[in-house]
Amino acid sequence: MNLNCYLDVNPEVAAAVAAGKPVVALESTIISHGMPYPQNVETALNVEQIIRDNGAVPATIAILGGRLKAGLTHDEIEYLGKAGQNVAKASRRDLPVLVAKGMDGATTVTTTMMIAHMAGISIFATGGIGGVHRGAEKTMDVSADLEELANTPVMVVCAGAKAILDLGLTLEYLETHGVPVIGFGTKELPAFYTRRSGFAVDYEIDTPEELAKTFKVQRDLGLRGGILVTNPIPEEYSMDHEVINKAIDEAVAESVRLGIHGKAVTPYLLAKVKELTGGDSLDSNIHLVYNNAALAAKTAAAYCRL
Ligand code: PSU
Ligand code: MN
Repeated sequence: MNLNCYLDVNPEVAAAVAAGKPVVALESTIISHGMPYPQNVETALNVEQIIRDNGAVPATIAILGGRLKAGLTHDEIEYLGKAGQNVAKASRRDLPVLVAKGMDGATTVTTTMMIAHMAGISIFATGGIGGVHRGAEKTMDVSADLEELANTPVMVVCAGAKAILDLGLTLEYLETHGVPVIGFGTKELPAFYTRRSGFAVDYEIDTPEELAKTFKVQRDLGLRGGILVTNPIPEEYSMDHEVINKAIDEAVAESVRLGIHGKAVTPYLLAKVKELTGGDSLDSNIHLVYNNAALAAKTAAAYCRL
């Protein structure tokens, strides 16, 4: 692959991929932009350990000094966590510029899928994906994450999407682009902080083995694109619907008032919701990521057995 001249695959990850052993990719926007320091670093390291405990090798993905990195050292994770918002949020359109300039970038779902695929990694765990924003009929604000799911063959395990988005339109977009949306143990799309959204998913699947088989069939049939697995937050960490929805409505209204646009929209809304709900939402966020990491590792292990 001629992309290899820009890509550094960590030796442990490269050995696992070459040997057909399970590997799980992880994104770095959640570290630099999604949580405050030092909880972000602590969470990122715990997530890697959970993946190991469930039989897979973790590969946290980022852009460092213009290099596409699949698999970071603990020092590199610490660096990204401390640097926080000073590291550019890197989506697809940022990638060539950051690499050419030798800069750092925190990878979103989009660029994590891209780099995972370049490194031969098929399964990726995160918190929430981007989607169609509320008011998109006027702003045309649709996350590049959806386009990436339509094109890149990586399974993304998430806790659904936050209601900062228009969840109904997000599902319509994924349907149009042929992306299977699976509820893990549920027929309803989870809404990140809560287990329910009121929107049905395409299919319920209840085991990692069946997730792995579905992904294998998608690959065997030569179908383009990925699969979105939505895994509800564990009951004990889920938030009160009213509390979270009130905070989200307020955050969305404030972003419209301030005229926030472009790549700043999602980070603005996430920070505002966090501010309005205090530490509760951070704790929920951390635990849903742990839950997704465990499911992704089990699914990666099952996929390797097929
Ligand atoms: N949604 C969340 N948490 C996140 C993100 C989205 O609940 O951390 C991040 C992810 O990295 C996602 C990106 O890929 O934001 C989407 O940004 P945008 O809407 O600008 O495409
Ligand atoms: Mn956007």
